[in-house]
Formats: sequence, C-alpha cells, structure tokens
Amino acid sequence: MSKTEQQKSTAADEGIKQLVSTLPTKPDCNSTTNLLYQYQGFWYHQFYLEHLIAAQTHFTPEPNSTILCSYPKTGTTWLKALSFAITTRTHYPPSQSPLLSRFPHDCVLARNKLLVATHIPYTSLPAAAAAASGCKLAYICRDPKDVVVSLWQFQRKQKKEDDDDGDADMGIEEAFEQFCEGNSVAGPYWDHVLGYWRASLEFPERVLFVRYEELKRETERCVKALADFLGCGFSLEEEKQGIVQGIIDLCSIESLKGLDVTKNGRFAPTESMPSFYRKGEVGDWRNFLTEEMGARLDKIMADRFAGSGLGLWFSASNQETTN
Ligand code: PAP
Repeated sequence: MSKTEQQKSTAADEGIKQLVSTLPTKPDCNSTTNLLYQYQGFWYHQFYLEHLIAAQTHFTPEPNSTILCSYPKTGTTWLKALSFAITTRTHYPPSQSPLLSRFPHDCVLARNKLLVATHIPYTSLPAAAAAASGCKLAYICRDPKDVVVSLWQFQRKQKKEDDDDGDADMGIEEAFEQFCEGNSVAGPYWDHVLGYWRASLEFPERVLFVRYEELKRETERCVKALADFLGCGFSLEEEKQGIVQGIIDLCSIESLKGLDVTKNGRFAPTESMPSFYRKGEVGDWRNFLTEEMGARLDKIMADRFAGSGLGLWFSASNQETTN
C-alpha cells in the first residue's frame, strides 16, 4: 500500500470509529467486555461492526460470486464445507479435499471472492453484494430455540477459555431473554431471517433459502439443490460414482469433528475449533430450555413471521409444511 493509500485508509478507519461512537449501545450479557452497538436496526460488537461498515464501502464481488449468508450458529460451517466441497469437486475428490486439513472457514477464504461468507443481514449487505446486483446468495437458517442454545454454549466456552478465574458461567435464562428481546449479536434473529426470506421471494433464482432442519432430514435432496444453485449440479454419472454421498460424508459433523485440524487448530486467537462442532442436533434446546421458554420463542417468531408466507418450519406440528 502506498503512503497516500495508507493515509486514506487511516482516515476512513477514523471516520468509521467516529460513526460507531455515535450509535446507541447496550451491554451484552454474554460478554463482560463487549457492548452491543445498534446499526441499521441490528446489534453488533464493535470489531465486527467496524468491518461491516468498511465492507459496505469497499467490498466488490466477482460477477460470479456466491455469498454464503447466515445468522451465527445456524449452520454456517456446514454450509461452507458443503459449498466448498461441491464447487471444488473436480479438483479434489472427497478423499483429497483440503477440508481434511483446513477449517471450512479457511477453505472458503481460500476461494477468494468466488465464495464469500457473512453474518451481515440482507438489508445491510454492501450494495454490490445484494441479490439485485446479480450476486447469488445462499442463506441458511435454523430453529431459533436451537440457535439460542448453540450461541450460549459457544460464548460460554469462549469465556471459560478467556477467564483465568474459572468463574465464567452465565445463565441461559439471561441469554434467552436477550435473544427474545432481539438484542443478540446480529439480531433481532427474526429480522435477519425475514430479510433473506423476502429476498428469496423477490429473486428466487439468486437467493437460496436453506433450513438446517431440512438439510439434516433430507440431506441428499438439499445438497443436490445447493449444487444446482451453485451452477454445478451433479451428473447422473457422478451420482452413480457416489460423489454426492462422498461429499455428504466428508462434510458431516462426525467427520469434520474428528479431524486433527479440528482437534488441534484455532480459527482466531479467541476461538478454538472444536467449539464450532458441538452436537449438530435438531431439538437439543429441550435439554436447556423449558417448554414454556420454547413456546414463548415460537410465539415471538409466529407473530413476527405473520403475513410473510414463512411458516414455523421448525415447529413439530408444522414439519411437512415448509415453504
Ligand atoms: P458460526 O456461525 O460461528 O460459524 P455455525 O457453524 O453457524 O457457527 O453453527 C454451529 C452449529 O452448527 C453448532 O450447533 P450446536 O451447538 O447445536 O451443536 C454445530 O455443532 C453445528 N454444526 C457445525 N458443523 C456441522 C455439520 N457439519 N453438520 C451439522 N451441524 C454442524
């Protein structure tokens, strides 16, 4: 970077910091050190938000970029692994995939701008990345009851690793309350989901809306649909050769969790890799939330989704009526 470019970049950083310092804040009960900042209707930690604002100005995708979008803990790692394995399968058969030695997040980064991943809500995406601009967006969402538990477990684990005194436990009740009020990272969850849901209705050929529960239940069908969406559908020959199943097996939580790179690696200084693979189950919330808490969150979602055409795909009574 030239001296003039460096000066411009520092000035831009200062501008972003200045903007962030004027935003409404709330304490984050899941973290002792971080405040949440409200920006364009959603809540973020400062570090993430500064990068988001910078991306809004500077991010320019390739004409054939696919952006993998998600709210945290809804199946991002799985979607990344599958998308990487699908789009690179002619270079790497499953037995030689980089996924065997690198974390899915790093594999996606290595695809440069062809595959990009983000937790940014649809309405805050850089203009160049929105479906209207021609990018393809694959969005994964999940039962919010499982999301709140997964988020709480993850943040708790990070805190335990950070705190020397071991006194790092926070209550699920508090985390649940914060989630229900919409004050969680990248929340409100319902607005995050609705943004991509509406975009999928407006641009069906450019926005794929995937549900974690469906991906679990009908993995083969969903993986084939993802490949079609990514512009590299499986041929009959590939199906006969077991390529689809090979990719499914490679990207399963059992397979990724057992790899050396998972056991020994770190994604970021503060994020150990095993914490990205916990149980990967549908309905684990029942082990942590009461039925009343579950019903309350379902009711919040039902109210927020009303009139949108998006049913409660995660509710047991509604399993067969996914949109
Ligand atoms: P991120 O947003 O921080 O990247 P993300 O991958 O979206 O996290 O979510 C992690 C959840 O996906 C964990 O769920 P759990 O806490 O309920 O267990 C994790 O176990 C699950 N997960 C990760 N990889 C897979 C996979 N390959 N298949 C199914 N679930 C997975």
